[in-house]
Amino acid sequence: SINFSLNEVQREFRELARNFSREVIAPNAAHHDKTGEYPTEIIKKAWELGLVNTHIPQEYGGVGLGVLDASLVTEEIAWGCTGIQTAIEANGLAEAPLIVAGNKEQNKKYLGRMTEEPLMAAYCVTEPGAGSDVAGLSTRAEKKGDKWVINGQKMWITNGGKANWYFVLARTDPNARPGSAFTGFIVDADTPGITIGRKEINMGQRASDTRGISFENVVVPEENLLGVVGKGFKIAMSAFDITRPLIAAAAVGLARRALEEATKYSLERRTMGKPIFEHQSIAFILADMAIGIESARNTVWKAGWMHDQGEKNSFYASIAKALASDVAVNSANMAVQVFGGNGFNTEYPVEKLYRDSKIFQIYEGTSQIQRLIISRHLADNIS
Ligand code: CO8
Ligand code: FAD
Repeated sequence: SINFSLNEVQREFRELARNFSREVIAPNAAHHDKTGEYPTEIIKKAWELGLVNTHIPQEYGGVGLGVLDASLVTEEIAWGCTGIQTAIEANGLAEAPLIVAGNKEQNKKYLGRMTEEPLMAAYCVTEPGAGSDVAGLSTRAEKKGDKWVINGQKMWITNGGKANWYFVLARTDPNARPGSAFTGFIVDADTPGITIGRKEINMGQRASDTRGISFENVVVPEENLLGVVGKGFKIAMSAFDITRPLIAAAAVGLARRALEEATKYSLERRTMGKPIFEHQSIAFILADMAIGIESARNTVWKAGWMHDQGEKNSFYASIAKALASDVAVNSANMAVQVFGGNGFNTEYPVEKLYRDSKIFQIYEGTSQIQRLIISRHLADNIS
């Protein structure tokens, strides 16, 4: 049976996140955007309410939300500020490989820690020379005695300078095909040999902390190897099955904010003797935004629901991510248009939305990579 109504727990989490976003995140968003200051205090409060690390299973001290449940929270947090939401969600991304492949000891230690203190974590896959082409990454891990030694450079790592530990994907076999050449490791951030780069100054989502990180002879104990040797690429990809629907949920949250701001403004701003809302070309812009948001949210819920049912959802996760990113960018663009000159100015909220929106078409797999995944699926499933 198909059912779009939310259960009580889902409604409660959504309400909690919605109130927190309105009362705490939104009023402080412009400050963190202007200064680039990391939102430590806000994240701490969100953590206290159970709005961070939402998919850590209950056996490790978490709230154990499914992907669909978590998408409700993410949409609300993103409505307030996607820079802050990205900082929060990067924890979820770092934790996802452990949820997919971590053993009990690893999860107890590293996931458990996240539920005991408001710590951050980061997912280190991308490198200066390889982003879309994960199979092209060159960081390597070599076995020396009973330890692993990691050398290489990662780039664009969200929470890079704030993380307590990292998920790191490294090449362990120079010759094997991608599905067998890489291994995932959990690396404590204070391990000698790790150098954290400067905070990157990005177009948007400036509250978030993005950095390069270099690994020079970083020694990692065998017990921090995730899953089995050679299976890291698949673990890294499986993490996206959880997080791409959530990135898409965040894009929906941003688009919804753009629509709400634009609708409110259009009912107040008057030209040619009436509110601009009464010019049909403006009202139809708002209608198109609503069409995009409703459609994108449905794909988010479907991709999340499938994962929660234990079904492989990569195709739907990519559809949600690609659609919602485009909806976010278009909605923010149109909100600036509806605001006219005020839309271009930092005193109004929509120019930030426009700058913040662009990254959705780039991180967690660009819009081209989502289309690559979707189109490959079509070819593989021809009857
Ligand atoms: N699940 C399990 N296994 C998989 C999956 C999957 N979803 N996808 C692929 N595999 C397996 C394949 O079956 C294959 O196995 P085998 O070798 O045994 O046949 C193996 O992995 C290799 O797969 P492909 O042949 O498809 O590999 P390709 O090199 O052709 O390309 C992609 C794969 C799809 C292009 C891949 O490289 C990709 O997804 N690229 C995009 C990278 C990306 O998304 N990076 C994001 C980095 S993180 C980030 O941006 C964080 C942003 C902000 C964080 C905060 C908010 C959350
Ligand atoms: P490239 O791969 O060089 O792509 C350049 C262009 O070519 C893009 O338009 C792309 O779509 C296109 N392209 C590439 N290959 C193909 C193809 N086969 N077919 C068609 N088009 C193609 N990474 C992490 O590991 N962890 C993080 O926490 C993280 N956070 C990030 C935060 C920010 C703010 C940013 C900017 C990036 C972050 N990333 C992170 C990295 C991000 O995932 C990559 O930037 C992204 O995957 C694209 O890789 P790239 O920058 O190397 O671009």
